[in-house]
Formats: sequence, structure tokens, C-alpha cells
Amino acid sequence: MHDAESPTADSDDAIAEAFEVVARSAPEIRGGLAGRRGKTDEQNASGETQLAADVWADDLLEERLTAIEEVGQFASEERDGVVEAGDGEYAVTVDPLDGSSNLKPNNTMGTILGVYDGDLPAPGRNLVGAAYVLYGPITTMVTAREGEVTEYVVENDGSRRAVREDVTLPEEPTVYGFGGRVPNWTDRFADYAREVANELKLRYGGAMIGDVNQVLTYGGVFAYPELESRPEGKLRLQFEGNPIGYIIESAGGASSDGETSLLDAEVEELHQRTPVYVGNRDLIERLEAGF
Ligand code: AFP
Repeated sequence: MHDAESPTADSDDAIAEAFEVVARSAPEIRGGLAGRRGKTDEQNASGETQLAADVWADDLLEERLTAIEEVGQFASEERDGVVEAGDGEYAVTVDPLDGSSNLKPNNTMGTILGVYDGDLPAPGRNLVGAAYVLYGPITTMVTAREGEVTEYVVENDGSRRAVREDVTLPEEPTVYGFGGRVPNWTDRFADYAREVANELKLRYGGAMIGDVNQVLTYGGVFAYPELESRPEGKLRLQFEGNPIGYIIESAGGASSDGETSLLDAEVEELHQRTPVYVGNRDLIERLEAGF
């Protein structure tokens, strides 16, 4: 966190500081989940009912991330608009609790961070850093900046130690995870899914971060695809698609919205949804070839 004694943050510090804030907040967020499994009577900008945990984690991250001198804007999946936080050049986005519907069945969940250079809403090409925390059997964090991906174990005191550096997707893919209901898949996605299901093992846990971390670890593809009833898919470009696309592309993989890299997708509004396809390059190329 930036304070009077520490050096004035510059771009590197600001990105590192944002990573540090999320890492240090992770044990607190994890520790606070047990007592916050209830639903509020509020909905977020995407029309999803908010859990007490969603709102609480969001407030905690907003306060700490906007305290970074170089952060001028904050936005979250759980908030309608952008929070103006001074004249800093960086905008940070969070999905404070990705997979909150996994809280009830005690399944994996995550926190997603994006650091954009410039104002929101912003295209993925404006990302200068991205990270996610995975609340699994242990708490881990994956960061990406300047083309390098690092995995950390986050200790109970919020400190972290690198366990994998210069992380890249394995050459040989092993797993796939596809969201949505099968009858709601478009024919072209269903054709692709049938092909992939004959080659890889199914790993789908209902929280993007858990499923994406499987792809980063074992190689493969994660998709929350276009749907007949929802051609734009379910996931949010600004808070989920862009940061995860940035991380997977930094690890030598590829991302797509069905036509182009997520990072090149046109951004019209802050909470716009997008189909999300991320994973090994050839698996993404095969998807785009069939679309
Ligand atoms: P929640 O945060 O509402 O649980 O949604 C999680 C998510 O945004 C993403 O993390 C998952 O990949 C996807 O939705 C799961 O959606 P389904 O419940 O439709 O499978």
C-alpha cells in the first residue's frame, strides 16, 4: 500500500502494489467466506443476486486498491459504474469473488484483477498486468506482466512465495471445461465440443478461475461459449475475459471471443459480456476455423 514513507509509485510500483494488495487481502477474503454465504436482496450490474461475501470482498478491495497513488479508477463486476479515485493513470478492475455460487457447495472460487493503462471501459490491449487468486485446497496466485507468468503460494499472513516462474501452457493438452447447458450450445460450438470431448478429459467446476488454472497447469481449453439464448455468452469482458485472456496469452496460449483475441475485442460498455475461449493455441485456432 502506498504511504508517506514509501517512494512515489511509478508504473512498475503501481502494478506490483496492486498485486501485493490482492495477495495480502487473499487470506482475509478466504477467512471471511464462512460467515458470508447468505444472499443479499441486491443484484449486481449483470443482474446477478449478490452474496454478502461478494459485497464485502468488493468493498475491501476497493478501499485498498484506490489507496495506491497511481490508481485513478476502480471498477468491479459488483458495481454499476467506475469509481473515480484521483488522477492516477492506471485503472484497476476486479471480480472480487469469481464463482460465488460455489461457496454453498464449498467448491473453488477466485479473485480476478486487471490493471489497465488508461480509462475504463478499456480494451484488453491496454492491460499492463493481470492476476488471479485461487481459493483451492491451498491459496495460490498467478500474476502476468511483461509477458511473464508467475505462480505463488499465498501464506496465511498474506506473504507469497513463487513456486513456478515463467509459466507456460504444456505443449500437450489434457483437460477441457465448457460452461452453459448443452442444449443451449450453438451447433458450431457443439460440433467443436464433441471433437474436443473425444480427445481430452472433462474438468469443469463452475468457477472460471478453478477451470482456467487447470488449463494453465495441464494444458487444454476452457470456454464459456456463445449460447443460442445468449450469443454474447455469460462472462464479462472487462473483469473476466480480458484479464484471463491476458494471462493465458502471456503463458503462450491463445484467447478468443470466437473471432479474434479477447484483447482485441471492441469495448462498448463496462459490463458487456463476451463468449470466452482460452487455452492451447491450436485448440483455439481449431475453434475459430469452425466459426
Ligand atoms: P458466479 O460468480 O455467479 O458463480 O458465476 C461464476 C462464473 O461467472 C464463472 O466463474 C464460471 O465460469 C461461470 O460463471 C459458471 O456459470 P454456470 O453456473 O452457468 O456454469
